[in-house]
Amino acid sequence: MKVVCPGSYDPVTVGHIDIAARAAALFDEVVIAVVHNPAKTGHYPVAQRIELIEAALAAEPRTAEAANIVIDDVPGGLLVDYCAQIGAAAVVKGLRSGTDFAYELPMALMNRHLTELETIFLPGDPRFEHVSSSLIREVHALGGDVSGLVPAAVLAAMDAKCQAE
Ligand code: COD
Repeated sequence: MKVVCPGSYDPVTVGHIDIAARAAALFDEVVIAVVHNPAKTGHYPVAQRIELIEAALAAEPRTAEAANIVIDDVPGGLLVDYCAQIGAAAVVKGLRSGTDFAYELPMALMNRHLTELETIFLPGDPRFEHVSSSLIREVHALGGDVSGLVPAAVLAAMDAKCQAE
């Protein structure tokens, strides 16, 4: 079964990689879909987000040798249409909390309403429950230590971006 792990990945965190690694152990093929609005740059360019995911997968023992994970760039459009186009049977998402569930449930129901695309939820690892790309960006920009919460390549990219600004 082919599944999609969609997200902004702006930037990728250890929470994202944990969900991708666990999905890769369960399903035949996992597509990490970097979904973005072509009209907006986001915080990191999409090409860099993809490079950072590649580096993070290579550095993670559970995914370094995994041949069933691919990364794709998804510029806009409905997720259900993308999944139909690539023949994915379901979406896999991580749930950190009840707040995540409240955010994710309407999207899961809407996707099922649109094309019967199913969503499979994996409980987030409690060690990373407080980890989101936005909070990581904020804490790092204010000088906080986010090492261990993002892959090493991401930390280096964040440091470089801060120095350049
Ligand atoms: N632990 C576990 N899981 C985590 C963690 C963590 N610490 N951090 C993130 N995740 C998982 C969550 O499942 C999350 O959903 C996913 O990673 C992606 O997270 P982000 O923050 O990178 O991505 P989002 O939430 O900005 O992505 C939203 C989408 C792009 C998936 C969504 O907007 C979408 O599907 N857009 C496509 C357009 C569309 O079809 N819209 C209608 C939807 S019904």
